[in-house]
Amino acid sequence: MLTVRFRRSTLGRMRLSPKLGSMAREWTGIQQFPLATQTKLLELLGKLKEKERDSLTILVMGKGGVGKSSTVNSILGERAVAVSAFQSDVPRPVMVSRERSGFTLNIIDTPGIVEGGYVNDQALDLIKRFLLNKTIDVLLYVDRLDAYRVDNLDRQIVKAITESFGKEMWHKGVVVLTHAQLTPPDCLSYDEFFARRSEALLKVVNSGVRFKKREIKGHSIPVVLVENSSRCNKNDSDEKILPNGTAWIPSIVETITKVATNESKSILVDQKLIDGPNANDRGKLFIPLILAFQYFFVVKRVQNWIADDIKKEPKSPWE
Ligand SMILES: Nc1nc2c(ncn2[C@@H]2O[C@H](COP(=O)(O)OP(=O)(O)OP(=O)(O)O)[C@@H](O)[C@H]2O)c(=O)[nH]1
Ligand SMILES: [Mg+2]
Repeated sequence: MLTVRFRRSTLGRMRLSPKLGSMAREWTGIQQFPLATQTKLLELLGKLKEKERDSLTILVMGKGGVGKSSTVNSILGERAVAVSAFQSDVPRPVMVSRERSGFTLNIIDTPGIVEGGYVNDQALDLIKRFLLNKTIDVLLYVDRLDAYRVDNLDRQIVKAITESFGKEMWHKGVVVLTHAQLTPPDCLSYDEFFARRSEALLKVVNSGVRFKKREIKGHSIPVVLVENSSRCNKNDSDEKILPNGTAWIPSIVETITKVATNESKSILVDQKLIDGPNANDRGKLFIPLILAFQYFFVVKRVQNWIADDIKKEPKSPWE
C-alpha cells in the first residue's frame, strides 16, 4: 500500500488512498464515541476487512437543510463539514476521508438539490462533475422523519438522482431519516409513525426510480433513523439512542456495511453514466417508426393524390 507520512504538527497523520488518490486523515473521531459504540464500529470494520474491503465511499444526497452534513459529522464523530440552519453561501460537494487500521472511509457531502421548491440542476451538475471517475459504494438519501407529507417534489428529486446516476445507484441506497427524536402525532406509537413515514417515502422513491413491482420485492431500500442533535437521549453506556431504545450510530453503520457488500455492484460514475444510456443513440429506436409513419402518411398519400390527379385529368384526343 502506498503510504506517505507528513509531520503531525502540520497535517495530522495522512495516508494516500490508492483507490481515490486522495489524502485520508487518521479517523480520530472514532475515539470520541462511547466505548460500546467504538467496539461495535471496529467489529463492523473487521467484517468489511474479512470481505476484503479496505475502503468505503458513501455519497450523501437530499433536499436542502434536512441534516445531510450533520449526519456526516455524527458518523465520523467530529465536525468535519459545515452545518448551517440557513442556506450555505458556496454550496459545493466535499469529500472527507478518514483512515483507521488500513481501512479508508470516504464520505461525500453534497449541497441540497432542492431549494425553493425546484430541483436545482446547477447543483446537480456540480455534483456530477465532482463524482466523475469516483466509485460509490453506498448512497444515503436523507430526509426528515418529522415531515408528515410526501409530494411530487420528493419524486422529482429521486427522478433527478436516477437520471444522473442510473437506477442501479438505488440498489446501493439507504433512506436516512433525521430529527428522529420526536413524539408522534395523533396518538400513534413511535414504531407505527416510523413505519407509516417510511412506507410513504419509499413509495415515492420507488415510483421516482421507476422500480417495477418485481424489483421492489427482490430488493427493498432500507430506512434508518438518525438524531443529530446534541440533546439526543443516551443509554447507560452513554450511546445516543432513539425513542425506541436503538443506539443509532452502530445501527446506521451496520446498514451501510450491509448495503456496501450486497450483491449489487458499486457504481462507477463515468462520463458514459453521466451522459445517460446511449446518449448518441438516443432516438434511434424511433427511426423505423418514423419511416413507417412517413411511408403510410406521406408517401402513400402523395401517391394517392397523384393517382387521383391522373384519373381526373381530361383525356387527350389522341389517347
Ligand atoms: N434536532 C435536530 N436538528 C438537526 C438534525 N440534523 C440536522 N439538524 C439541524 O438542521 C440544520 C441543518 O442541518 P445541516 O446538517 O446543515 O443540513 P444539510 O442537509 O447539510 O443542509 P444543506 O447542506 O444546506 O443542504 C442545522 O441547524 C442542524 O443543526 C437532527 O437530526 N435533529
Ligand atoms: Mg450541508
